[in-house]
Amino acid sequence: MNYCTTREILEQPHEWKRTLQFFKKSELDFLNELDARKSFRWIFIGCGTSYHIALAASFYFRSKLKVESYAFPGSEILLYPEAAFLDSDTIAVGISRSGETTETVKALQFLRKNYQMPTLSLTGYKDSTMVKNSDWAIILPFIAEESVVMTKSFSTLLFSLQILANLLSDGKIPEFYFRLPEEGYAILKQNRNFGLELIEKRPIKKLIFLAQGALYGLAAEAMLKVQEMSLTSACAYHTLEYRHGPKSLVENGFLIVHLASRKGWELEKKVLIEMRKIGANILIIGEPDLEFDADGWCKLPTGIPDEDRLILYAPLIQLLALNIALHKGLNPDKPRHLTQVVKL
Ligand code: F1P
Repeated sequence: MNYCTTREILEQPHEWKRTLQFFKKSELDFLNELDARKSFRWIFIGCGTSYHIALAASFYFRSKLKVESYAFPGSEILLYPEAAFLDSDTIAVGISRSGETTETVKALQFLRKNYQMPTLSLTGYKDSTMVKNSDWAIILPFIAEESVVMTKSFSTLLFSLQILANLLSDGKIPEFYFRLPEEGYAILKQNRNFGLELIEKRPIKKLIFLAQGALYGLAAEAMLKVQEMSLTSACAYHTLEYRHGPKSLVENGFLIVHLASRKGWELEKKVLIEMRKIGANILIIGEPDLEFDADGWCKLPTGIPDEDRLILYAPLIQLLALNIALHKGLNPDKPRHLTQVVKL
């Protein structure tokens, strides 16, 4: 069966190339206006998958631009606006594949109208409500997807925010960013059946995604993909947080998927050793020289800083969710109860 979800997962490195071309052609005629405000506080607002982009992007902006930056689900701004530093020295970035998600649209409108906060929209649709009510917009039409769940749009929107941070910080796109599409194709080719061997060996009761830093946004997205596509119980934690209580649930049938970083490895490895001892199976996505006797490994390319290769983890967590869904006989294009856009 040729699902559109599968096709869109496999084509995402092509969209990363198009994103690089978009920014290289410097189609942003307002970059100078953003640059003048780059030392502002940045708040990233989204829902569902787009909130997970906000989590990863806010961490990246903090480390790249050395600015205050935060991530909020759209609903938090609507219910607790005081959380959003209600002053005009803050830039609010709305992240939305559709540009129509009610909480995100209303949150941006609220901040702009009531507090004159400058707002930037990041979406696939130029005629969307969110764009119509923003000061600036980055519109990437090629992130449009047939699939209900977000796959290539997730990695492409995150990539575009990382590129923007580099343009604001250094005025250029890092050379190794131009490696990422080819690395993405290689990862997809080598790992098309990622996780399948383990899934076929024994039923998975629960998946736990562990990561630190900007990768925590990827772990949260992996949890959502598994829930949406495969109807399997999943959760996400900062790796070392898992020791502070949640590990009490670990038993046979628990699969821990660790999104490994070079920076965190020595501390995070100890958590994996402990979880292995109490019965969990372990899958690791990380660089080849990180040693661990895991049940499965997916090797990432070396020579790219942890936080600059975030998007290389995306196809793998999506393929894992897809493979579990297909193994369970589910149709990933028709996720139960879900719609492409949530309007309240
Ligand atoms: C956000 C979202 C997705 C979710 C589902 C419904 O959409 O909640 O995260 O997977 O597709 O919509 P958007 O605001 O990015 O359009």
